[in-house]
Amino acid sequence: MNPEPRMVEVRKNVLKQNDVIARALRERFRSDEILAVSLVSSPGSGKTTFLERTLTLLRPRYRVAALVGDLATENDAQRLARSGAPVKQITTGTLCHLEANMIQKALDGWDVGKLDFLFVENVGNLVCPSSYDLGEDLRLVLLSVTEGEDKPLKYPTIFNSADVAVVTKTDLAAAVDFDEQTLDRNIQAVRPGIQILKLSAKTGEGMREFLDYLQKLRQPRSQAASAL
Ligand SMILES: Nc1nc2c(ncn2[C@@H]2O[C@H](COP(=O)(O)OP(=O)(O)OP(=O)(O)O)[C@@H](O)[C@H]2O)c(=O)[nH]1
Ligand SMILES: [Mg+2]
Repeated sequence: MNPEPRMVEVRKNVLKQNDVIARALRERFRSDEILAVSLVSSPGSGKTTFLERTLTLLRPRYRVAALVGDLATENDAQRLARSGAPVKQITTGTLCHLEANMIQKALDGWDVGKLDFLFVENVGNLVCPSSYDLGEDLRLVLLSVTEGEDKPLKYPTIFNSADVAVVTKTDLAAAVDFDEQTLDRNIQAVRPGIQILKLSAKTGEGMREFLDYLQKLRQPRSQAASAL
């Protein structure tokens, strides 16, 4: 018997089961008026740095929390907790992505209904996370200026699964001869019409625009949030 079709079938079932849980999560977030935002990127693109700054800036006005996935270590959870927001680490062991059931389990015992924003940092990987819906409202794909302008063309699936592209570490652009127009063109080639934001979590450049964008997404759902 050829083992290939069976492997495909098993994967299909896993994805189907993931979709069922993701749908339930999405409904829960919607009824609780939570905006769930996930972050995907290659290792080291700046997800934790960007998220720590985002949590810190949002906290004075919004109820925020974060989940963070990694193969090993609690390092990122410790860094994010410096913002003062509640944070939980999900350690995936050998798995290169988060799955919806991990989010569901991590939220057990958390009073999620009281949140305005829930952020989920995925495992650093440009391939695996693209296949798994986590029930999020908004998926951000991060790409730092140091990674090369060709990455959207080489890893199109992750850009296709995202709602917004966030170009990080703009403070390093000159040092690596970053070609902004080429990157924009490559992102638009694989995901036409996607919004592209550019920022540096280190200097804070572009953070205001990102926070404005997030705030606008929440406004139609709740009038409780006022200007940042
Ligand atoms: N210059 C500069 N460095 C940054 C910026 N953001 C992050 N870094 C640095 O980039 C490195 C990786 O940042 P992380 O925030 O750990 O990246 P990550 O995507 O969370 O990494 P993984 O979780 O391992 O995938 C660290 O040395 C950060 O200090 C930035 O805006 N500018
Ligand atoms: Mg990280």
